[in-house]
Amino acid sequence: MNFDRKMKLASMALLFLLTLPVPALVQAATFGHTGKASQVGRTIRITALDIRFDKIRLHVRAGETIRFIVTNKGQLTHEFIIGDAREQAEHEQEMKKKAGMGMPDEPNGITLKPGQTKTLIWTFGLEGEVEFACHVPGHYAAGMVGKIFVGANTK
Ligand SMILES: [Cu+2]
Repeated sequence: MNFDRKMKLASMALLFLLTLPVPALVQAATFGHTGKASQVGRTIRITALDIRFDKIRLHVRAGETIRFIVTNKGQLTHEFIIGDAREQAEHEQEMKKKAGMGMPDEPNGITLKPGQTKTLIWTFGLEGEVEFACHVPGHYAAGMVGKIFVGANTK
């Protein structure tokens, strides 16, 4: 194989690598991932009401694992979805398409019928701002969203 051909192959390989969805992976890692029960350091209880959460600001540390116990004390179905602004926007669109059919529980979110209590264990990623929100149509716009400030890991 001559030098020119090697260079051509190398640049093709590089182009292929550039097409891999690396930004999506990085994005997903920044706001965290499902946590393990054995790593839970703290429990935070949240109540969903019509149409808001009882808490609107939470403070956690990067890498901290929290057990969220969410109770729906409203008359309507509500969600508790953890994600950065982009994740929340995507989920809002998905829910609009489904016209309020309700989503199955996902790693980063749960759906609660009136009276239901569910647990979600989440390990936060990098420092920054994350949101918890409900995307039953109209609820996010009505303010059913809270901020989670992820601070430096000082442990
Ligand atoms: Cu809601």
